[in-house]
Amino acid sequence: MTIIPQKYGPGLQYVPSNAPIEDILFLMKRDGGIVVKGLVSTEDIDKAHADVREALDGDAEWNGDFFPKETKRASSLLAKSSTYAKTQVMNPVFQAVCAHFLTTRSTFWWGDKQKESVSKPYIQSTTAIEIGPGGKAQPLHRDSYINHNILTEVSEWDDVRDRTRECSLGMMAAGCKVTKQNGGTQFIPGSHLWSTERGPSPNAKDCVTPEMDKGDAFIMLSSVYHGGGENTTTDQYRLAFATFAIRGYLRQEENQYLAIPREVVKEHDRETQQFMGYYMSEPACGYVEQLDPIYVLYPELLKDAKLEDF
Ligand SMILES: O=C(O)CCC(=O)C(=O)O
Ligand SMILES: [Fe+2]
Repeated sequence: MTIIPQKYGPGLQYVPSNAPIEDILFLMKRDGGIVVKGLVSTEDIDKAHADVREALDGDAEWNGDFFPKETKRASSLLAKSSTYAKTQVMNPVFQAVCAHFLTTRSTFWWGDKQKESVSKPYIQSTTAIEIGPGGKAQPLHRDSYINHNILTEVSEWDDVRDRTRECSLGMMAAGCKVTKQNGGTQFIPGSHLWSTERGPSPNAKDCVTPEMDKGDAFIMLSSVYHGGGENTTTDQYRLAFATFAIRGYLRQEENQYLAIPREVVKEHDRETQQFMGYYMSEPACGYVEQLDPIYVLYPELLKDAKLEDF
């Protein structure tokens, strides 16, 4: 932890996908976000894009301020693209970052014993977002507002104090070359340290826009103020795949159990199924008939199932 800062200058950092995970974690704690270059191959991005293209084209216009009317979205991506699942959701760097920030370990008295429970993160939401020419910037916001995450002001990240500070985090993987001009996500570095009530309102002049090649990924803590930028081009469509994860005991934004048909869930591997929510958050969130929800997918295993303490 002590020698890492000297390797990096101030401001948003761009690191290769084989950068030490400690560096990525350190920079996220310092800045709230980081760009990992070449996290996904351009071939895999193109395959995922082909898988979601029809849904993007069929999207209805948004009526409201959160998305400009020029933006198209495709959601429920785990129902649409196994390439997206394997190369983005289950990407080892993304998974390591999620495990670090979003695993909750608690010890409670249970009779005369102290019992530790470990709750692992799972999917919050999966959306491909394409901002068309003329699309205005989104209001700057914290995605952690979704889960009512109220924060105090801190001057810098403290691993012990802040172990449960963030409730979720997200990754924007570039589906094309992403620039400030075509609506790249803008964010305020360091704003994850701000309190909820702090004013005045977040200001776009404090933002930086990660510029990315296809396959690069911007990973951010969800308390960072950010938003899709304005697309000032006349002919560019900014495509990004947004993947969010959340602590295992909080409610998902995109309901995976209803969004993904069970036959498609069964096509994913066990780890992906767990990350979708077919898994219990210890000690006791998510059971079906008092058993791990995996038995809903594989009832043939029920004969060996036992009802046990949570
Ligand atoms: O499209 C983007 O760059 C950001 C989208 C976003 O922040 C959101 O939908 O919450
Ligand atoms: Fe957002």
